[in-house]
Amino acid sequence: MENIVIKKMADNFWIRLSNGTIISAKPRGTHKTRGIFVGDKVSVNKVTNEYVIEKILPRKNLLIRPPLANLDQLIIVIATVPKPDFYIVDKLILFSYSYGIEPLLVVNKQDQSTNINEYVKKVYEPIIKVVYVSAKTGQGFEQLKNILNNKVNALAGQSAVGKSAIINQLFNFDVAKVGDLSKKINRGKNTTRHCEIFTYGEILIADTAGFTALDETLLPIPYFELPLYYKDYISYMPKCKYSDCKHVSESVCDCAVKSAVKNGALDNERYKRYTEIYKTLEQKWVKTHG
Ligand SMILES: Nc1nc2c(ncn2[C@@H]2O[C@H](COP(=O)(O)OP(=O)(O)O)[C@@H](O)[C@H]2O)c(=O)[nH]1
Ligand SMILES: [Mg+2]
Ligand SMILES: [Zn+2]
Repeated sequence: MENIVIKKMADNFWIRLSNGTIISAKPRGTHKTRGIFVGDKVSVNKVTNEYVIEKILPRKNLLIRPPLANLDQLIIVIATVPKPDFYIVDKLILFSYSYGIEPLLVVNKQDQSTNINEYVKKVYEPIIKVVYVSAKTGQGFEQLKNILNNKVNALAGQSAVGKSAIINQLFNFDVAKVGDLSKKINRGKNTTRHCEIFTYGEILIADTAGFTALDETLLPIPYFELPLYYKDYISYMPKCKYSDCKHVSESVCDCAVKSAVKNGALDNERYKRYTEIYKTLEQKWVKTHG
């Protein structure tokens, strides 16, 4: 992994070097402090005992809220309790794809009950990577760690699904530290401007409180491109009567997606969420494009 900015305070930056050590550095005079973000990959130089940021490498993405560069993977956490809101899951998947982020679905609390596994297996395993874990017992964490390694990850998901517990299980924190970090991870909505990446070996996790309240109007997707974001629908598209079928207002006999929903090959609930997201994005488009 390259050198990564993991924390920023005033004009002081903390950088995790490619060898794993963490140093503090100042930007070189030509770099504006506010132009360097947590997550930025940088080259550094040691100038008389002080590290200086020489260069910012090209970014693969830059999120504004939270301010974070180069996010590789979004860990979307669900559990049996609280009951999953798959509408949020679908929006987070779309959000990931639209920023070039890999979505990962983590189904936590496997020690308690597994009654959502079947639905997840049927609807989500065909489209994204899924891991079944228990933050309480550590089940599934070997696999999870392998998927998180050498990437900048962030956690998202409803409150109480176990995001903090997952961090604790990953990082083996002692009880005192767990308390502190949980507080940070659980920070309120008003303090999401600041962002920091926690590191443990090769695992990097951004402390981001901003993802849960994701509003579909924030999705940078034109409504007519929405079908292209549905991996599970793409294979049906050649069988739709119209090549630009959106699978919404067309009749069942003309739309292969609609008929697959009708005969049960595609999940009806996910399709309902699709039409809802489609309509919201369409309204937004009409508002901004007249
Ligand atoms: N049984 C069980 N409880 C869990 C597990 N993970 C988290 N919890 C509990 O679920 C509650 C919410 O967890 P927390 O990590 O605070 O959720 P967050 O709001 O997503 O950060 C707490 O009472 C945890 O102890 C798990 O794998 N199994
Ligand atoms: Mg939490
Ligand atoms: Zn169609």
